[in-house]
Amino acid sequence: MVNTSPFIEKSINNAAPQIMGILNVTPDSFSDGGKFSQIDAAMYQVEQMINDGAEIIDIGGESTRPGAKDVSKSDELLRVIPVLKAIKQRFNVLVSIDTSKAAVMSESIEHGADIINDVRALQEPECLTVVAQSDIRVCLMHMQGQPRTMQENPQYEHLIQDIKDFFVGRIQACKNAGIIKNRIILDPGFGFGKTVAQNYQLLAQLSQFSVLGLPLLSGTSRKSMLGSLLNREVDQRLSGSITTAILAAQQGAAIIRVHDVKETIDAMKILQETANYS
Ligand code: 9MG
Repeated sequence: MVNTSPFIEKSINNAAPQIMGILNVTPDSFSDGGKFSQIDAAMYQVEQMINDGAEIIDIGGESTRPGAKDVSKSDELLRVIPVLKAIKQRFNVLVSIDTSKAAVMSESIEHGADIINDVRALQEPECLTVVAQSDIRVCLMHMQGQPRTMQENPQYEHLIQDIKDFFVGRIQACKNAGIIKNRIILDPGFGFGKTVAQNYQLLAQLSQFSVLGLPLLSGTSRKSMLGSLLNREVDQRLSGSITTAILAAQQGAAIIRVHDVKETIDAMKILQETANYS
């Protein structure tokens, strides 16, 4: 039995999107000179994101940046599971696990994960089966190629239609495996096998995915589509991240995945207040 869906309600009521705070647990994520344990440092960051208004925490143990190397199953489990357990012991917040590995999905589900966030849309072996055996939600993201090479020469016949077709195929694969439609969140995958121009076309036309009748997740935070246009290093992309979050929210995104929770929440409050008078 699936819980009532805050995501679907949000997209139907045109309410403010939920903010998903990014928690990377790759080895270089908490470089504080060894002052805190990795878990303490992660919990500090989670508490801050929750206090700032995040409703979902997305834990990622594998970097999916362009050019990133693969991570072994055992390393990913060692990074993700202790952090998931610690969050679930301390906080009442939805937790999403950013993974494409069935074993990580399975252990995460066992330890109380609420959402599987898969940049490979459950196409890796056993993933459909593992998620089908649970009742949690899944975010199916579109990616052309694989992280190591995806930015080399992305090509589409018709960008939006190609991504829609991909979603239709993956929704059907989920259905065949026993994952009902209202467990699914869709994400067009900004920066995953798209040129800068294609990313902006996607952002401009995000609302076109609403015909699929599922909540949309948008993730543009600090991405190179901002750096390329603005000529800004990764730590100088806050304005770009917020502007793109606003554009996604205005087109009905139900969830926005961000690094800068507090600033994004401020922007969403202004958007909501203004919408009350439109
Ligand atoms: C893990 N990850 C990195 N970028 C992402 C994005 O845009 N969407 C989703 N769902 N996951 C992402």
